[in-house]
Amino acid sequence: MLPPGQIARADFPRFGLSQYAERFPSQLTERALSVQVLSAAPLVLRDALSGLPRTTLQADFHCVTTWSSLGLVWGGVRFSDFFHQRVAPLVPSGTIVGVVLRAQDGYRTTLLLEDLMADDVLLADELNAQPLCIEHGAPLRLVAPRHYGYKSMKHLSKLEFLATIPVVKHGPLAFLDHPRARVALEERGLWFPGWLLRRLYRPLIPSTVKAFRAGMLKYKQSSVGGSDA
Ligand SMILES: Nc1nc2c(c(=O)[nH]1)N[C@H]1C(S)=C(S)[C@@H](COP(=O)(O)O)O[C@H]1N2
Ligand SMILES: [Mo]
Repeated sequence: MLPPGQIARADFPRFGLSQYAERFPSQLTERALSVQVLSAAPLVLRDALSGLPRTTLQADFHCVTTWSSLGLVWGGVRFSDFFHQRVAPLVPSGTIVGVVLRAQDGYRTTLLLEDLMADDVLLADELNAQPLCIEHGAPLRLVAPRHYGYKSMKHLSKLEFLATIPVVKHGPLAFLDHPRARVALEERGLWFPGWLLRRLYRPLIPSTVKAFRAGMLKYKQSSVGGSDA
């Protein structure tokens, strides 16, 4: 059964806010993460998953614009394992409440630590038994299947752990980023009910898929440069 307002599609398109269609990560070879805990200097982990237990997760993916891709298989490390082993030792227990997630393409969002600690939240570097491709967030992405796709940060580059619930989107478009964005509760955005945002967002799917496909094609044509033609 699909969550309220979602429609399954057969493929898994590259997707996002249209201004990101032509933005790409600059670093693809290392699963590096910058980790900032409260006001301490950021710590750079060159291989953020190394030494942590690996797992796979089969999950459906729900974009806020109403499309869903079913049965994706992700590989990586549970966020909770990452937190317990790499972050918790640096801070008194119970201090961290919110997390800012930043990506190599400039995208950012937030999640509550409580939501990130769920069993099905992964730092993923594999999709369907293959290394994660650029389309879907190489070299490292977050996967949080119970939250709308806009929380599943691709090209993840930095995590900021805070004692407060952060807000990264201000002004008239702040409604786009709900602090939790839980799919089951249809928390598509702030201020407006889910059923209304459904109707506003759904017509944007075809042009967005097209723009992200065109952006990818352009990137591949410009970056291959004959290296493996
Ligand atoms: N860095 C980054 N992460 C992102 C986005 C983006 O544009 N840039 N788009 C978000 C949105 S709205 C969705 S639906 C999913 C899409 O993931 P996909 O491109 O792997 O399908 O990524 C999310 N994470
Ligand atoms: Mo989305």
